Amino acid sequence: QITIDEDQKGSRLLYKQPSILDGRTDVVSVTPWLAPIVWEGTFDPVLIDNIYKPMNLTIATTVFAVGKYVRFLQDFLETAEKHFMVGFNVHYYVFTDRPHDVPSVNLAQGRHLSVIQVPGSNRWQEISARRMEIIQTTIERQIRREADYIFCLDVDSKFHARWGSESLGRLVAVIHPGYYEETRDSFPYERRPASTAYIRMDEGDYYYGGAMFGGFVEDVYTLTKVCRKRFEEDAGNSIEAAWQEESHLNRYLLDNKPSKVLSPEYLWQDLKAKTKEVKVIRFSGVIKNYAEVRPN
Ligand code: U5P
Repeated sequence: QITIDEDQKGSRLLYKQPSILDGRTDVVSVTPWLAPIVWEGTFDPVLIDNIYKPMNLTIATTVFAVGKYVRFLQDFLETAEKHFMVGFNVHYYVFTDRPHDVPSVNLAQGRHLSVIQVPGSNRWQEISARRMEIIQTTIERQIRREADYIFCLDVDSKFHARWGSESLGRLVAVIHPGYYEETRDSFPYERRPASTAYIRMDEGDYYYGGAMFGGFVEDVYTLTKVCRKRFEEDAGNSIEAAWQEESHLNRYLLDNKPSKVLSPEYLWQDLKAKTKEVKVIRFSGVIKNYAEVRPN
């Protein structure tokens, strides 16, 4: 419980004393390279917001809604307004081939939305793959002047609970909800040595979800540039990584360890039952009919 105590010397933030003995013991909350793994109960939301708010940060949020995926925008944006980085400046960049179908959603003060037209495609794999390139060029053109941090998110998702400043870091990744109980040799990494996304069976830290990555704009810029280059190199060799950009992201993060890792609370799937370590689902992928929403 936090109270602001207004005394003559100005306001003071009163909060629970931190302890190094008392806290969550059912989950690991730090990686072996000492990056925090963010779980409910490992941070004090008001305290952490109080640190970041005075910095007057702008958080860029990219989201692709190509083809029929525009239908997911309304829920995505409405729930983001309720739960995502509330009280911060947020600039949404919506990439779509159907600008007229972008819904008008009431945005809170300090929050903006830009629609950026991108080509459609007949192959969903290509839409997914081209995201890295488009994010890279949009950072070059405008985002690096307009924001401090960036999050790149999947549109077929909804926010259900707070996603706040506890998620900010230099390079931020999220643990995929489907594989955190598995051993690394069963992760769906790219396993063909011919691909630049190749990961050996005895390597790998976690399986990260491609539905979210983020961090400082310049760190994400480098990530997108490298992944795009490797994707194009693979294409030149007629190879497409098993899970397109997710495979390249996992390869990149193996070599460039994230400075903050978000627990699966930050990337759940509506079709997956909640597990005991997940105390709160903050963001999750909606159930969709692939045959109906994808171009083919
Ligand atoms: N996407 C589209 N249109 C498509 C396929 C994918 O916009 O036809 C974008 C969406 O942002 C989606 C993301 O959230 O790529 C990942 O695609 P999927 O793996 O969820 O289908």
